[in-house]
Parts: sequence; structure tokens; C-alpha cells
Amino acid sequence: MSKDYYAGVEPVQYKGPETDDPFAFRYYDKDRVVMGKTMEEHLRPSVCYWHSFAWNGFDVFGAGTFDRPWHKLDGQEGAEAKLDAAFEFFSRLGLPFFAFHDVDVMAPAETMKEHTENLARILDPLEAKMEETGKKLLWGTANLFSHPRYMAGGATNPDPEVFACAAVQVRQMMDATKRLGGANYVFWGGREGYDTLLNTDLGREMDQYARMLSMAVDYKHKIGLSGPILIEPKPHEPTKHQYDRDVATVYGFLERYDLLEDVKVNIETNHATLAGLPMDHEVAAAYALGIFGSVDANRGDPQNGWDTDQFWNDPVDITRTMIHMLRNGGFETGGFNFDSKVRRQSIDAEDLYFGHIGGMDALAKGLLSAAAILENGEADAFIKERYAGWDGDLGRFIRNDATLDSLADRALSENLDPKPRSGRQERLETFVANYV
Ligand code: XLS
Ligand code: NI
Ligand code: NI
Repeated sequence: MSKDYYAGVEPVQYKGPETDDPFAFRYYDKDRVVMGKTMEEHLRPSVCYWHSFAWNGFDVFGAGTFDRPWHKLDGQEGAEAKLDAAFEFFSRLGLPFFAFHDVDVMAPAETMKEHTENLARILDPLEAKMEETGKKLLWGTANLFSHPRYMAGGATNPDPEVFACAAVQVRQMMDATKRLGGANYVFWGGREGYDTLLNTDLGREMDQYARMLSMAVDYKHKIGLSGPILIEPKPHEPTKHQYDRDVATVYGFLERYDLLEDVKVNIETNHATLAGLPMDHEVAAAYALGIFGSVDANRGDPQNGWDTDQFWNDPVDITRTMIHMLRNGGFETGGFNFDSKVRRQSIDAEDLYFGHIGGMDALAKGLLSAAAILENGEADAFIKERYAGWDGDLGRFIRNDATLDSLADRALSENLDPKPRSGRQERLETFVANYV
């Protein structure tokens, strides 16, 4: 059935910028070497299961618009048809990774017992598909936000019985991620926050969240899950306030609860926008704080204040982000996961290709532009020169030896009179724009 669904779409290939084939990559040439690594190794792209295969196009104002054959079947049969369709798409698109929540792949479940049985039942066929197609798991995660029991949170729920149910799901998904060779394990705290402080004990909820994460860290070591646990920051939506607001907030949380050894961040572009922060800030901050893990690639809409999860296709934004990634060595275990969805009017199977192909080419272009900028060296040289004084005599004195007293005395005795220098912002912005 899935084969019919994608009939007519050949495996997507690189055909170069001149091609007029809408089913070909123009810039993403997976084996092309850029700064010592192939494009595929740099970008580690991943297709997400939820937006393209689990979602049927519904929104808060209307029913599903997509006519996907696998949505017409129920239970295990539906889950297996979805699995066929998803892996057929992964194979034809040719990206190496995918990511999923427990509930994306399994037959729907009401009770916890049903949940564990249904997830267990799909793991054999899922593992077989991975072997057959060579697709790898970038990360797994437990959905602790859709079932009504989680309306007030999973780990941060006022009811410990809900926390215990969340533990069931997290344990089973960590086991599944280990079994499937997943490179990371993600927590997105969709409902780990509050709708009003009038009913919420904020301090207690943060302790609870840390408790869940500590348990997950211990379990990760117990089962030998090798990759890091990643927290995915988002300031709000669905809750009014989410505790993992942004990268810096997550860092403070991890520091406070002594989780920095094992937990990093999965940064999503649209979430950064919602937090009022540009993506390059979030990425640069994560590297500076030593917690960069992975990226959920997407974008919002400048007029809309919600998580529209559109394919990320702003080349300047991608280039600016990629500059920081290349400077810092890029991904270790992470990758670019397309947490992006086609619009609900984009109802054809083809639209899934157009979204991912365009998204992939935008990332590849950003990579090429950023590499050219770094190879040119002007931007890095400017920064180096700007801070050069800190490697000089006075800079070293301040960094290593000075007290407030000795420094103030020295400044006065040397009669310091520093000269302001231009920050050259327009020059640098133009320089970057010229490379894109
Ligand atoms: C929602 C999040 C979600 C996570 C996985 O806003 O982006 O899709 O990536 O739970
Ligand atoms: Ni995400
Ligand atoms: Ni999101």
C-alpha cells in the first residue's frame, strides 16, 4: 500500500543547482566534503515521525485534511501500515536518521498496561525495518503530554501517580532507544510548566522534574545507553510557562541539580523564536556553556506567536547558526532533526518531499556559506583582534593575578586612556550576506 502511496517518486538524488527536477537536491550532496567532513556527517539529518506520519492535518479549528491510507486502519494494523509508509519515505528521501515518540509508532492505548503492550508489539517490526533500510535512530522520546492523565504535567504533576506513569513510559522508551541504537534520548517538557501560579507550587515542581531526570540519568547508566539525555527548551505552549524556557535557563537548572555530566540540550529554532531569542544565540550559548547536543530544525512565522514548525528556509539565519557550529566542531551525537511539518493545505504525498528537500537544501546551503565565511577568515580575524588585549600583559594580569586594589592602582599609575574602536557591525553583516 505504501509503495502505491509514493508511486512515481524515485529515490531523491543530488542533481545540482541547475536542475529543474523538483524531486532532486540542488545543494545537499551527501558525500561532498566540506571542511574535512562530508555533508551528511556535518548535518546528520533526521526525519521526524510525528509531523509527517502521525499527524493527519487537524488543527484547533478543524479536522484532519490529509488522506493518508495508514490513517484509515486501526490498532496494530494501522501502526504497521504507518511504519511501512514512514520507512518507504525515509528510504526514498535518503536521509540517514529518524526520530520518534513512543505514541507515534504504536497502536493507540488508553491504559498504562495497554501502552506498554502496544509499544512492545511494534518494536520487532520497527527494528526489522531499520535493519532492512539501514536507517538509524537519532533520538527517542516518551510523549508525556498527549494523554489526558498528563494535562498537569508528567514529572511536574501534582499527583505522584502520574509521575509514576511517566516513569513507565520513560523506562520503556529508554530501553527501546538502547535496543534500536539511538544516538540520544530526549525530554521535551511540553506540560512541565504551569497555566497559572494560583494553583502551582513552582519550587516543588522543579524539584520533581529534577527527580525524574536524575532517575533517567541513573537508568541510562544502568542499561548502558551511550548517548546523552537532551532537554529541549521551549518557553511556553502548550503551557503558559514551561520550566525549560531557553538554553541558559536549562543550564541553571542542570547546574542546580547536578545534572550537567549527563544532560545537554536539543535546541529548536521555533522555540528560540518563541523565547524572543535568535537561533544563533541559543546555539552559541549552548556551546559556551558546554551543553550543545542536537537541533530541531524548523522556523516560526514572523506574524504568529506560536510553534508553526515550518521547514527552516531562511538562509541568513541558517548560515549565522552554522558559523557557530563549525567554529565549535558541530555535532557529536546530535543532528538536524526536521521537527517540521507541511501546512495542512499541502495535502499530497509529494508535499512531504518538497518540504524535506527544500529544508535539506537550505541546511546544505547554510553549511556551504558558513564554511566559505570561516575559510575566508575575516570574521574570525576581526573577533580575534577585538579581544587581543586580553592576551597582552594587562589582560593576563587581570585574568590571573590582579586584585581590585592592585588593578586600580595600576590603571592610575599607567594613566590608562583607552581609545574606543568600531564594532563594525554593518561591515560584518554585509560580509555574511554576501556569502549567502
Ligand atoms: C514541540 C516539540 C516536540 C519535541 C518532541 O514543540 O518540538 O515536537 O521535539 O517531543
Ligand atoms: Ni522539537
Ligand atoms: Ni516544537
